[in-house]
Amino acid sequence: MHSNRPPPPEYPQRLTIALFGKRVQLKNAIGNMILSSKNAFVTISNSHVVAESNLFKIINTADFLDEDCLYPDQQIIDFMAVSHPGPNLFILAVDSENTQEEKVVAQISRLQDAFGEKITAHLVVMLPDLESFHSLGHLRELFNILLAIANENLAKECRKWCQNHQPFLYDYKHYSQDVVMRRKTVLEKLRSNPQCHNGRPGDVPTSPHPSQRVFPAGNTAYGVSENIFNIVLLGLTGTGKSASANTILAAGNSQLDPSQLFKSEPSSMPVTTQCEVRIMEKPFGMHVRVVDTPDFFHDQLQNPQAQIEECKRYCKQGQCVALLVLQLGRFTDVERGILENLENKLGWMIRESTIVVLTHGDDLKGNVEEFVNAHAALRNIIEMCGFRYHVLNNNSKDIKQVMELIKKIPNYKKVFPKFTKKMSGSECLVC
Ligand SMILES: Nc1nc2c(ncn2[C@@H]2O[C@H](COP(=O)(O)OP(=O)(O)OP(=O)(O)O)[C@@H](O)[C@H]2O)c(=O)[nH]1
Ligand SMILES: [Mg+2]
Repeated sequence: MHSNRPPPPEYPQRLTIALFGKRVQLKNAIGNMILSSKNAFVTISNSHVVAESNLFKIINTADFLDEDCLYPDQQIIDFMAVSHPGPNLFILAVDSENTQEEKVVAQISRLQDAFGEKITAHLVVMLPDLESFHSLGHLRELFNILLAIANENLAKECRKWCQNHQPFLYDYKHYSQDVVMRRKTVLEKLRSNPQCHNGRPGDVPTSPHPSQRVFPAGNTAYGVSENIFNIVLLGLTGTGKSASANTILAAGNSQLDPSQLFKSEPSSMPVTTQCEVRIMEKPFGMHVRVVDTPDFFHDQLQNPQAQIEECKRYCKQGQCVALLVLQLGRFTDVERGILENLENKLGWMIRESTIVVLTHGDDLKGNVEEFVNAHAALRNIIEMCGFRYHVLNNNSKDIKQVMELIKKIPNYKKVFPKFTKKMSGSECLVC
């Protein structure tokens, strides 16, 4: 009887994959590819982030291989704790600026220093193009590693690479097993009860530096129930939702790479076609998720209902502020009823948590109050939102305009317990 049973699947267990590399957004992209999700990894800062599906647990690591990393040992211990007893696969993501042989070799050697020589048997070096794939081909034999280029079959390939391989096991030569296990217990406690540590939600205990935080995983890197405040941009196409979202992100970190920003450009067709998110780490004592949305009312938008449902995950009473984006000087008939229409779609009175954002502040001639008072329909929307409105010039890098916007968020001092004038330096907004 038993012989008729189908054999057990070749690789029944969930694979743990560790992502290393210098560029956060490249690691994000690879992690998202493996998980087939656009939003599993969205953080724009350098910290360990875990995201899981039924098939994979992906640990997107902070770049502790970098010589400038201030706390590499703590980062390595955290990583070992989250990946205990050891990952099935290590992926070193090499970006186009770091394909020189000596740089790649240095990264591999650092991985060996941290985790032992044998790590290479579990290592895939992911290269950005065919050229580097060919020119670095000899590293395969030299280190006994795999070379690859990221592609849409990555999830399948990862399973293939792990076939007939036991997971990598840490040897605890450099880092004591006791310490790693203690850290594991702490992180698991935190994961099961994010409120219980340090008495303050969102902090990981014993982490003396923001880049050492390890975030508990959910279905996505940041489950919606976590301690995170959402800034959700809503409005019609072309009004400047994505540009405003970028102004907020850039206020926190003027060094952001263009690929970390939302796509924003002049177009009569929708540029943003699905909800996208970026995370800012504790600008003022609280994580912030910036959510860019498409124009839900545009007839070219495919599957608007799915986008509305996605938006609802973040646009929840008490956990968000909605920024209703209107372009100064452009007020169409559709915009007249936009607040009510959005409320119908999202299912609650978002006006209680909405700030009207008027973009193209650079076009404003004269006083904004006079402008608003001279445009009855606009004034009406602003009135419905409790007279919360704010002018943005998205061509300006002046972060004061973002600070002033944040001050208009209802209860902003409760939302951002560490909001102080002193913290208004750009380095504070995205840690
Ligand atoms: N001069 C000026 N241009 C702006 C401002 N805000 C946005 N823009 C421009 O307006 C155009 C449209 O902006 P987007 O941010 O792409 O608009 P959107 O609302 O995201 O549009 P969709 O994604 O299509 O829904 C871009 O070319 C922006 O550069 C502003 O404050 N001043
Ligand atoms: Mg957009």
